[in-house]
Amino acid sequence: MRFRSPGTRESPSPAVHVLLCARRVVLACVLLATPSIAGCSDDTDPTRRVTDTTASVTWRAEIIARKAHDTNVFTQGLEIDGTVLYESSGLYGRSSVRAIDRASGRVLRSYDLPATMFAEGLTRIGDRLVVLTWQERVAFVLDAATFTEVTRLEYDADGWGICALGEEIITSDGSARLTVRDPQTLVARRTVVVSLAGAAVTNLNELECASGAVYANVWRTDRIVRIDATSGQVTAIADMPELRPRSTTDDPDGALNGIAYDATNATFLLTGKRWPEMFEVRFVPTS
Ligand SMILES: [Ca+2]
Repeated sequence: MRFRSPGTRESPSPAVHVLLCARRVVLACVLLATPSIAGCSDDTDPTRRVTDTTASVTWRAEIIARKAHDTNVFTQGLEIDGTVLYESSGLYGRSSVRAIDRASGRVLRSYDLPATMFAEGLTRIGDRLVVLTWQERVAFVLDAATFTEVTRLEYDADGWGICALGEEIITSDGSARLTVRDPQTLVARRTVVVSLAGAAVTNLNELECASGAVYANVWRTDRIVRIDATSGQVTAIADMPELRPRSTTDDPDGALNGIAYDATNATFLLTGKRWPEMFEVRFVPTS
């Protein structure tokens, strides 16, 4: 599979075409709210919506620093652990996980998933990394220090994003639903539908748990939302089209995807699929 050169456009390979179509079907399902289509979620069912009572705030990204990012990486998960950055990269036949020294950008260790697996989000739980897969419904559990595979866990949905909130795991599946899971088994405990002004917020993708809230990239947009994981309410919105590099202008998959919280500096590290840069930012109100 070839990657696009900056500023050029090429037709996707058959595998990518199938992938794009599959994701477009998911998107169409949600947009059209057609429950009769197999595989569509019922997130648009009004009876499942949460009534918003708290107004959300609007943020902008104050850029603190810019750092290089590998344009070969189809970023699916991003998480900071002290001096180390964990990043997962998707696509069939190319999926991998890397540990990167944040100061030097050097890759400390990496793990390649089998060619039949499409890596998605990742998070650290204790001394282990849990890496989701898109439609394979199996998570790879790695020793964080060595990247030795410890085990694989099966779960019951598509895998998009994952983060650890307190003693529980939160996952997204591309719909408006977040699923709260057991951190050891990934067995689902409960779900919450994410909403803004009474409407479901679909396409929740990469996640980050920080300061008791869940932050989510909204797929194929320049938007990150902060979510109250108990009520599902969106409590803050950051739209950041200014971060998107021109090299991805014609790449529908080249959107913002990758959010990691730096607890030491109280900042966030943001990037996107095949982006040449990562941005260390602080979210500040627009007014
Ligand atoms: Ca993350």
